[in-house]
Amino acid sequence: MTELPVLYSFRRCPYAIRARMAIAASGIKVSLREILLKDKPRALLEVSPKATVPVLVLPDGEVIEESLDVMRWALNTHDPLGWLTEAAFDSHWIETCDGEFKYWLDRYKYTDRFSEHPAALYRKNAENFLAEVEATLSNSQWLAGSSAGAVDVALLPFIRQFAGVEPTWWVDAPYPRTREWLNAWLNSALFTKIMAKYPRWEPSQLCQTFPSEAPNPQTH
Ligand SMILES: N[C@@H](CCC(=O)N[C@@H](CS)C(=O)NCC(=O)O)C(=O)O
Repeated sequence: MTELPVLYSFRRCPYAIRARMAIAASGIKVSLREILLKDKPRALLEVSPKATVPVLVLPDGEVIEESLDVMRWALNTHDPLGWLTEAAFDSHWIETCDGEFKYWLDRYKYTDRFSEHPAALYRKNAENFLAEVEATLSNSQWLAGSSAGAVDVALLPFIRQFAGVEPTWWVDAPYPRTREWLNAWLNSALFTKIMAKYPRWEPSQLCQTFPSEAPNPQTH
């Protein structure tokens, strides 16, 4: 049996979600190591001292330790869904998402840690980005254009987090196209597959293949 790449992941991490989406879309199999951020395994720290997830270790020892690079690697290897469109890694969308939007999202999500301002202010600031997403999706089905692309996938986990902070507010928020776009992703078979639960990895454990071949992955 050929050796699989090893993916260190944390199920709910938005960066790991985008990486798992690209890996699953590519059809590549990896050996998944589910970690706890507050108790990272030594094997991860040894290959990647910066110790963020996702980290992908290829069979030749190459270490890919940025989520966008994992996406690029997977889709450059195999891209059956055609996600590598021209706007695939459009720097404007990704920079704003990972930069300004994430900054306000963290404050909106963890208001107890950022109690100097009310949640509504953080939400308002994060909404600048959503308004831009909404305007684009009002003219085009996907951010990448007429078909879904890597930029949609890269942003999806962060917009999911935003929507999850106040679900009752989100349902009536003035972003109907973004809601539709998000729901399409969340209801997709691919998303269900990549959110399957894996037990925490222990060094003594046998390889756990991702995506799982189980017909009904446990998702809750
Ligand atoms: N720029 C990195 C960011 C990854 C990142 O920050 N992941 C978080 C989890 S969502 C993490 O591992 N944080 C380290 C920690 O909490 O100790 C990427 O795109 O892969």
